[in-house]
Amino acid sequence: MAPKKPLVIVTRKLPDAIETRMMELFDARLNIDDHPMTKAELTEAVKQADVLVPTVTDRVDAGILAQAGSNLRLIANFGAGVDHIDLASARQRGITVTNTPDVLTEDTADMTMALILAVPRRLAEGERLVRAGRWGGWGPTFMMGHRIWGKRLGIIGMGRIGQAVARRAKGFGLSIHYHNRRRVHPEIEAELEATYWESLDQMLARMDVISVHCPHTPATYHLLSARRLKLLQPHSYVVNTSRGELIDENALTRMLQKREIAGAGLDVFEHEPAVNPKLLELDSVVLLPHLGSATIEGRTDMGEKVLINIKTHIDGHSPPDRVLASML
Ligand code: 8YV
Repeated sequence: MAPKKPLVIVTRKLPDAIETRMMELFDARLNIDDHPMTKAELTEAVKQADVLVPTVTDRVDAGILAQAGSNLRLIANFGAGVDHIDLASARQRGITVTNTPDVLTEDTADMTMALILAVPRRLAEGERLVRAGRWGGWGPTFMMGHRIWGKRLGIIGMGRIGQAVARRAKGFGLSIHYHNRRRVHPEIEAELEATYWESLDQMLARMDVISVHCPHTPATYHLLSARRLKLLQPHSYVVNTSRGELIDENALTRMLQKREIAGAGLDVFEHEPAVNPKLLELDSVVLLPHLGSATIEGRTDMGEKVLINIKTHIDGHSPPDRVLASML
């Protein structure tokens, strides 16, 4: 008799090709109507599943994990960020956690570059004007933005995504500066012609554009605090495609309202899907609904990684994308 397939509970709708393969390989329970799971549904899922496949919209905290059944051995996250999973509780319970790095790097970097262009060049504001039928025609001083060529970009977090952003930005004529826990390899620094700042405060005070690319951990929560945001120059822009929690959203909003910084491009928010309503009133911001990795190719590749992580784990091997709390 064929061995019993593991029960894999997938919390949200994934690309069709991935769901089909899930059904072939495992005893998969899918979420066809894609409603975000309630706390009660998530609790029920961890009680029953051998493998849970959550996303950023599931809060897999200590309380939820305390109710997990003894057969839950793997949380194969669909996504790179794992700040919604209590890694310490998972470890205590002997549950392996995996994620999907690498495959969303280029898409997220593209979206970051799009925001770096969109905010200073007033793309969204112009588009809204045309749609509203309020465009009165071309004028020599009409809707001028700011040039990005020749400006300084300060990247906070020079991991895979930070470096992919740096490569693109260099092509657009921005000079690359960065702050990171560790200085990157000299060869990468040379390729990117990047300037390293050990002091984040020092870098912030000198940049034209700041882009955030680090994971959300207790150490990076409100990394851009009210105090640090005050260090920025009034003509500078802030872009965030990582996690909303890295920036004090209220402080950022107040500074934008008072024009203490020039603008912001935000793909992520502190209390998603809620957005500070005062941000909605500002023309100096471009707001996106967490689209960084939202390409069919990227989401399919992420799903492939989830499948591989589950399969290797079930076959008794160490899955390739194991997340260790010490890696964060
Ligand atoms: C994903 C992301 O769409 O992977 C991440 O960390 O932020 C997004 O690009 C999301 O997390 C999927 O769970």
